[in-house]
Amino acid sequence: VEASIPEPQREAWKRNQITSFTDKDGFEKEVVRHVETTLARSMFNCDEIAAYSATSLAFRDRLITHWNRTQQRQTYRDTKRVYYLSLEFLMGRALDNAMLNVGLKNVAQDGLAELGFRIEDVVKQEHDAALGNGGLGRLAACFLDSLATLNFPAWGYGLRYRYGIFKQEIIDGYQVEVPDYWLDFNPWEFPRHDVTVDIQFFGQVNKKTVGGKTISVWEAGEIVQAVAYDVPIPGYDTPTTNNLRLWSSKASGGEFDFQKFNSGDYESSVADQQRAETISAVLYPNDNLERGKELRLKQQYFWVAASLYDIVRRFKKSRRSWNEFPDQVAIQLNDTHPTLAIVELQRILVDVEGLEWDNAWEIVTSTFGYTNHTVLPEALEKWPVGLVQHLLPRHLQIIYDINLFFLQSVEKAFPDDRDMLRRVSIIEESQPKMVRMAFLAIVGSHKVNGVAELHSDLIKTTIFKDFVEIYGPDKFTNVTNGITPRRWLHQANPRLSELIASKCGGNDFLKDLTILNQLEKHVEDKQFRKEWAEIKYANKVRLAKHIKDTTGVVVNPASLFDVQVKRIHEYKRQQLNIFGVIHRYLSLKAMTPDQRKKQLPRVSIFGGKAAPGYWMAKQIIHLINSVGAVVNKDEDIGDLLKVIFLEDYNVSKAEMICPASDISEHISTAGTEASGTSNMKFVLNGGLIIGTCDGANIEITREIGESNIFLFGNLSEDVEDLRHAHTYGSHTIDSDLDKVFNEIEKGTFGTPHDFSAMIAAVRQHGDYYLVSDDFHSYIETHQLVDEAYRNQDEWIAKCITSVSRMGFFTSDRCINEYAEEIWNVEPLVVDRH
Ligand code: 7GP
Repeated sequence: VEASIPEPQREAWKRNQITSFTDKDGFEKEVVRHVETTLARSMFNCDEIAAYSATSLAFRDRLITHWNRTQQRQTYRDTKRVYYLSLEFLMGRALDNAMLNVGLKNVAQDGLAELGFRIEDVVKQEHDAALGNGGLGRLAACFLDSLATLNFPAWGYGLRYRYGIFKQEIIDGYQVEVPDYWLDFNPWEFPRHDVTVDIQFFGQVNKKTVGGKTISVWEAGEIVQAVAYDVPIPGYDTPTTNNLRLWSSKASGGEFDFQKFNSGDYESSVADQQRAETISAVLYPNDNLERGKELRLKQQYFWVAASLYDIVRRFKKSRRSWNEFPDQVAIQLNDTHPTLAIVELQRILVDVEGLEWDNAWEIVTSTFGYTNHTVLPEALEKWPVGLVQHLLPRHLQIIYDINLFFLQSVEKAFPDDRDMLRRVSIIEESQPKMVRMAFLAIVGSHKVNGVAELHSDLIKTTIFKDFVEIYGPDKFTNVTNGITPRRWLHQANPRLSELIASKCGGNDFLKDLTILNQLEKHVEDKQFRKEWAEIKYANKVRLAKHIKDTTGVVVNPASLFDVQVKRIHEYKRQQLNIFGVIHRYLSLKAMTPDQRKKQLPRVSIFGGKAAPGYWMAKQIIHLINSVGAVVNKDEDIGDLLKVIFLEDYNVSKAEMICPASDISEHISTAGTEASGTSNMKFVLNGGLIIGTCDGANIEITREIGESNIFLFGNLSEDVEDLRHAHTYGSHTIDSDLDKVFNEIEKGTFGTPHDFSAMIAAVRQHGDYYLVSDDFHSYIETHQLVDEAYRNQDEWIAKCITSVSRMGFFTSDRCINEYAEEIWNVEPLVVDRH
């Protein structure tokens, strides 16, 4: 490549190579330059937002230099790349992360101080990039951090939503959704107006004969343009800076159709433009739920087609034969949302590139891997055949052909099992017929994985059982989730990170989390325990201040902080938690003042968003707030119990909340939470957890030891029988829970009618989530928590021991497992300069 550029030119470029700042003075120069030129401001009107902007631009310039070199290196070495396709990337803030990963936060802190700013205040100016709902989206973000840190040549592909997840406001105890205007000023993205792809929708399929061969040609109905926006992803302590490419939609052929415009049809030309922009306008705010909206399918195809076009274009530059495609490209499907990529690649290979079907299909299946994130039936994607036919007529034909060949092979292997064909068909023969996306993803991939051991076992024995029969067990594997310790320890809890570093021989543990095990030999160290406890207390003081500022409620930081923050969902059982809180309140009320004096003060903290259309989840939020309104002003109770609902839970708030928790709740009905990842964040930050035997809680227990976790409740293998018994046997409700219900029905927490559906779900509608079955065990276990917390010395020892054993849960370990077992890719060795 270089040789094509004349020597003198090359010299001129090299002579003027950009050198990034490395010290305080260099940093300050960059900030001042950006304030005065890029932002057109000065010393006299540089507020914190301007300081944030200029600091970000200074770091962005630095990152982009590394980004360029990383891309050049990857192109030059031409080794296999990984493409992570996810409709969600829940990134949170970028500046703090960039400063820490680049290793220049101290420089920035000193520089900003000299210029008159506190770095904490500057960092807080940034709006979260909230392009995701919950666990699935945040996992994608942690994976990007690990891929870059481990020097894998990897790209993320997603959608550049104009509106991310809504902002939650609590008004009169109810959730109100407010749009998230996050793109007002975003220094972290680079528009690539030269990287565009025309994406086709609707139209029809025509057969044409070219050179004696009949091919299918998809004639467009409508064309929308995809424009690339690139977000640099810095690795920790490495020059590798990877790319997250997000696609934005706009009308093809520029702003609007000038032909229409000139012929006087102004309105319709603007309408076309708006319709095109609608595709990437908004993130669907559902977590673990699919609503089957046409626009969602349009989003999926738009994003998948643009990404594949890009991937294929890059592959073609190397002029290799198509059979080498899977040696150069690994594509991971983050759940079924990108499943159309399988169909699209088959279409490109057969219709556009002229490969034979079987040859193409071999390439396709060797390229893709599929990760499943849930067994909940309401979250499994299915699209009506008619809708797919209308929007993507050629793709539907290909899906039918894929299904035909698949079913033929199944019939051959299982000639006696006629029902098998009906069960595994990609097309569900319902009214209307549906395309089962998970089945298509399995058939089109070479590996399928779950996200924790229990979950990976469950998919093999329940929803994908037949496919294990068909393909054998080796196609199915497990990669237990993880989290990046850079954001979730180093960035979120700098003091704890520093204390750990002082006992683990420096910061290497951030790159090899198993080094945490060196902490264990210091568990008995009195001074160390004391410092540990002081840090936890300081983090609780900070959260208490936030609670005071946002809710007006004063909480005592010496209380036990009990936290449940995650999306609001019946399966995650925030209702169990709040019923437990009411039970505690009633017990306290029944005590004499003397008895009360002996009780341990507690703060129950909730946070999380409900999907706007999820009525029951919104009722749960309302009950939590209603209980808080009564308990928090009850003078008999005082500090003994406070109930807090934190508004607008998001990534940056999680960074403040996780370090401040004593005990956190991971209490899903056994078998429903695929993994959970906040459980890992809380333990890594020196908190203990109460949880069911579900998802990654089980592996956390294996790692940290049973005596360091509070497990309760029924096991997943008993859930089905219990549900059956509720429906067909006599269903009696736990007597303590019954008292809680009676109290709600008395009107103690406001209009009882508001909560009648929540109660009826347990009493009358079969208690699908086993709230009553687990209630007694839950209450008892909370008593054990209280007792354990009284012995602070032992409590701290448990926390330290747990942290020292959390090495397994780094997302670096996940990425290495994916790389070895699924992608077959290797990191690129980089020299540092
Ligand atoms: C979530 C799972 O609920 C959670 O248990 C897991 O930790 C996380 O994925 C990451 O694997 N699933 C979703 O967020 C989701 O919406 C349906 O799944 C597509």
